Amino acid sequence: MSTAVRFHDQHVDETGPSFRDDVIAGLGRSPKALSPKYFYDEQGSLLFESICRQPEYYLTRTEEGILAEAAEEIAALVGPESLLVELGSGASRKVRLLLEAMRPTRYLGVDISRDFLLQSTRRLAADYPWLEVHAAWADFSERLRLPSGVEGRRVVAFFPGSSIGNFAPAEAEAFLAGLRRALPPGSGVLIGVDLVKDIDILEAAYNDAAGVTAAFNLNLLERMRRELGATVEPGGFRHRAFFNEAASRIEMHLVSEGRQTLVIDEYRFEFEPGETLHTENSCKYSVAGFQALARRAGYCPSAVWSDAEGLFSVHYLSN
Ligand code: AVI
Repeated sequence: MSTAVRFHDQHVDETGPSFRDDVIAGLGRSPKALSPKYFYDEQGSLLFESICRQPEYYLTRTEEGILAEAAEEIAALVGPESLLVELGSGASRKVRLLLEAMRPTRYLGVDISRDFLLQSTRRLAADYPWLEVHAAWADFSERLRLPSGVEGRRVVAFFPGSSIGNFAPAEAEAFLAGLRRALPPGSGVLIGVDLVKDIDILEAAYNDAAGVTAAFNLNLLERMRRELGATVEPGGFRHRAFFNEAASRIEMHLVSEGRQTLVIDEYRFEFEPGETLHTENSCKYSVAGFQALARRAGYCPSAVWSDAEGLFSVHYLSN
């Protein structure tokens, strides 16, 4: 088997809204809001990797512990000769915990950050020479398409990291239902879901002492400067993250320190002091609450694993 990565460029939907279109629409709305998918330019992807190493961000290490412990059980559920599709593959680190036990025939990493995707899938191909590695540069939040010729007896979509939490519950349900339709019958979804817990633990995870999450949030403004030539007052915004109990979600915002105007070409966006740009929701579920959502999306929740402290869950949803 060659260690080359087969690359599928699916990032060609020029009819869809661009970063510029979405920024202009999002800043023009009240309250101002932007999709969290725009965090992940190259700098943002690196900052996210660093968030995952922060002591307060329990999600990554807890999920990795669960996966390492459950790998054999997961492999037994999935069976051999599978195609493992990782959605938002990022650094493709967590999948390494499954590969030896699962021994899939093919791996397909799907990510919105092209260079990051290429680097990490190349490393994966070099480290697992027996595995056929594919990379699809795509925005899977819009629609997942399996590249032609990339098949397996069984398809398992791996969606780790509680990225599902970045959708509102109704969107998460629609996304999972769409994913079910995109995958052949008999497929499954292995998905990491963060759990509701003590508010102090939740809020600390999104306000790490080293300020990495703050830098990740503020990088959105840097990205607007870099890519759109936006004029933003240096130090004009600060990071804010808090748990909204009624909605069971962490909200991240960029808070305007004073009255200011953010300018992109002919567009001028006025901010009042304390006004925010809402940049992310990260929904937290109970195990039963997430299983109910999965059922509404048409799945059968057939297995769930958690850690001893009940911080995080990994679900296997059969199609
Ligand atoms: C990718 N996603 C699941 C992360 C989360 O926890 O919602 C993104 C993140 N935002 C701030 N810290 C991490």
